[in-house]
Amino acid sequence: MREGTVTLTRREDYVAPSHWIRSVDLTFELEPAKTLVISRMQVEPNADRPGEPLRLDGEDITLTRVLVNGNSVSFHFDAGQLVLEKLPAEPFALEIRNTCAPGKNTQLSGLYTSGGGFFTQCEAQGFRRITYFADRPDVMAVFKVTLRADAKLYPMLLSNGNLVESGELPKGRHYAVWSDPHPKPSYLFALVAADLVCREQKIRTRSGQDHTLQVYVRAGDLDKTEHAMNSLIASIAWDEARFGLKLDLERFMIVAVSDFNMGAMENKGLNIFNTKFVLASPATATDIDFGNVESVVGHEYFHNWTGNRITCRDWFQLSLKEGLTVYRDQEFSQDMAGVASARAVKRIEDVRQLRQSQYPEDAGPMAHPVRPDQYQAIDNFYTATVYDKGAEVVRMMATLVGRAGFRKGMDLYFARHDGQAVTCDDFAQAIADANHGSALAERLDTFKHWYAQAGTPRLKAEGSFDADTGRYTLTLSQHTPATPGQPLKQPFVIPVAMGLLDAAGQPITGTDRVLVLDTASQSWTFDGLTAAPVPSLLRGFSAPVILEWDASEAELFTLLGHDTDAFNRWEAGQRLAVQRLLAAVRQGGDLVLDEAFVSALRSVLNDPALDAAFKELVLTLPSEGYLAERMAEAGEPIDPQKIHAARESMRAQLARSLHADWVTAWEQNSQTGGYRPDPVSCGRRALANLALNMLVLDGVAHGEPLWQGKALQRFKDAGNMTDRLGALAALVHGRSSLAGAALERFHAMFSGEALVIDKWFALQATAPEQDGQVFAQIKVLARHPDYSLRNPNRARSLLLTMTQLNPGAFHRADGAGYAFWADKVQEVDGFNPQLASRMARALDRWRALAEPFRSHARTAIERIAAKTDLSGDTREIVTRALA
Ligand code: 0A1
Ligand code: ZN
Repeated sequence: MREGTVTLTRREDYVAPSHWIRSVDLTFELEPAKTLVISRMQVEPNADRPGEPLRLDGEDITLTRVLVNGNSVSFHFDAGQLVLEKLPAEPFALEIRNTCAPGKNTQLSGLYTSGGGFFTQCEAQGFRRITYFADRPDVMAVFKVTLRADAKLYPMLLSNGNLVESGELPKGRHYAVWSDPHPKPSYLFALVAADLVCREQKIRTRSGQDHTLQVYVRAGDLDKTEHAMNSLIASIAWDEARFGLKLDLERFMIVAVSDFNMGAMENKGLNIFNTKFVLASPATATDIDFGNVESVVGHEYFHNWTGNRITCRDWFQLSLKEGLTVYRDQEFSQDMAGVASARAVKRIEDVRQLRQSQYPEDAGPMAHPVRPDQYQAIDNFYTATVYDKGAEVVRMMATLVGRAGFRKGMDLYFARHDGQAVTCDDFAQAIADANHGSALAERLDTFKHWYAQAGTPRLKAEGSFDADTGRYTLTLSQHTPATPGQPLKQPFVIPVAMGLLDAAGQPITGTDRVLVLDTASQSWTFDGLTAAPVPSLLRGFSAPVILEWDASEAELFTLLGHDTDAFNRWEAGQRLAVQRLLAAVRQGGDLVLDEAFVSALRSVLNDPALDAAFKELVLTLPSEGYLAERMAEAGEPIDPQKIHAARESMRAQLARSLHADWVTAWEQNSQTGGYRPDPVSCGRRALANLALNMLVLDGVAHGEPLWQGKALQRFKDAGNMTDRLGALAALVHGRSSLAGAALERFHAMFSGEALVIDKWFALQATAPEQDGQVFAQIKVLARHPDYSLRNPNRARSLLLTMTQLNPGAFHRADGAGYAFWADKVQEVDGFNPQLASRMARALDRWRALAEPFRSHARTAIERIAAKTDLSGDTREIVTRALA
């Protein structure tokens, strides 16, 4: 809603609804310009709140009629709500008629049109943009839905649940009636009316139930739905096997839509997906896309239990469903990856993502607890904190109670709360109650600080070895910096998985354990050692903290070379790189790589026992964004250009000094045969692409055409998108003179494939900046006929890609990157506030920047804030940034 005044919603103000809506019968007369909605509800006064008026939410819709038990009643509007007073004390029938204008709905929230069809998005508060309703998750109703529309334009009419009736109507129209037996909150309602085709599969589950699975897409896209269908089938089998959770519907549908603000939506029985997370064919999608489709299909499916069967009492509890469901999708993807080394790769990727997006959030003006205390626009709280840190909180619980204990906890959670709208406290209580005497149950109250306190804890580790007694003492202490509104923090419960290695890198038997720090500081001792050990701490990233450990170079080399924990091997390599990069940034001057580091990386690259996927992770330098955060943590102003220069210099030196090793890596991994997105082949393609990237970079730097030519050939001959895009990226990112023609050819090859054209924009937006050329090109691309801010994927492909992934291009000493960004945020805010407010977060960390970046950033944010008709969504972001 476009409003001048901002209202704050507080968690502590929660009150149960005055009325329950037990059932709703909706009829839609679908027309883009004006859709008529008739809603017939069975309403029951809440006995705990007798005599209260009924307040129904509504936004951008036109009311035409209100009837209570068939009679017209008086009503008024208050703060956007429809208020009905003097209602019967007994259950009553309420009928509401209203209209809305889906064709004009550019916000993509509520009922909107996309590509000539009708689609809905109701989470969090989109249902009120369809009809007047108690649009809050604790009001759960049984829905029956009748859709009426033109039969030619909209041959498919879908809604939640089961199809009970369909048929023809006069004037070329037709209708369908859907009924969903499961009571649900309004945010899980969905309808689709469009010209779509469907891939269908019947399955019989382990428990012998029959189901029909369907994936609906536009006619040309059917050949890209096999992977989504397979992922859905795998998700169903996994949830049944791992958690005993069965599909509770006869029919489960996935619909792809190209205009969508987020990734996908778990509407009961009718998931609606951004095409980006459904469509995948080897020719058009990369390995990363295949992995994303699997995890998002899993995520939405897993919501059927964690989110839909048990939902949130209020939106402050969002992490109840999101943190838990992200944890579940991460586990699913790990289980699908199979072997331990592939699981570790997935874990590293997840942690990298957490530290790239959630850590900065937790250190900036938008810092909020996993269970926030207040919000202005709930859409702004679909954050990395609620999702990814929330998943880490669930993961820590699982660590503290063990795998079997966690399953028992989940069982108890469903036994207690199936069919209810509950809180994060209810979840934690169930896990603890099922595990009496566990490390979690013993300190549940302290553990729950993870829900209440924002900020990333610093975990300091100090070890000392007493040669006389053979005793090693490890002292762990914690401290969490202040965040907005939370100056002082209580200690967290921090599970620290660890083990000790000897100086040769061999594990010392009997030292693997999970330490649980739950006070400011605590020490643990290890006896019977003959020499100072090398500690491997926070294995598998057992807690979302910043480990402050003054490791010696020798210790890090030992861990990188030998640790049994793949995560910590990778982490040691990253630390070695960070130390060198930040030293170069601090000293100015050139970065000169030492042989010890280069040869450690060479050993990893050439180690026949290691997976290609793991090698690729180790050999990929920490991102510029990650390096910036490390500087901010140390209290140093961030200079994005110096960071960019240092990182580029290190890349160039690794390209040169490992040249022969990159050639070997390329030769060993560049032929993966027929396309299969399994972890081994994906890892080999990833490493081959990194090698090619380095070889082209080095070739361009030294005027040698060989690898540029090979990359061009690869680009032309590639049998799949991963190889093709990898080769193109090597040329573009390496600034090869062959890049321009290759880009043109790629564009021509895929002109009809929207998701591939998004890649074409994104690839150019991620090119390493040099002398402002990349930024200049981004501005040119913003005027390309294929570019549009109206389609969220396309808008993001250039803008969010630049602001999130290309600091070197965005953060310019002349402030032009920020000014460009501010213009686009303002423009997008005029028609899609959700998208605009996401974009607006690009400069959250402006206060941590060095001058002149900082001043330019402030000016740009102030310019956005000065727009008088700014949406509430974007207003919340810029207000907090400037506070
Ligand atoms: N619940 C979805 C995320 C989602 C949230 C809001 C949306 O509105 C535009 C859309 C999707 C999930 O976690 O997948
Ligand atoms: Zn979710």
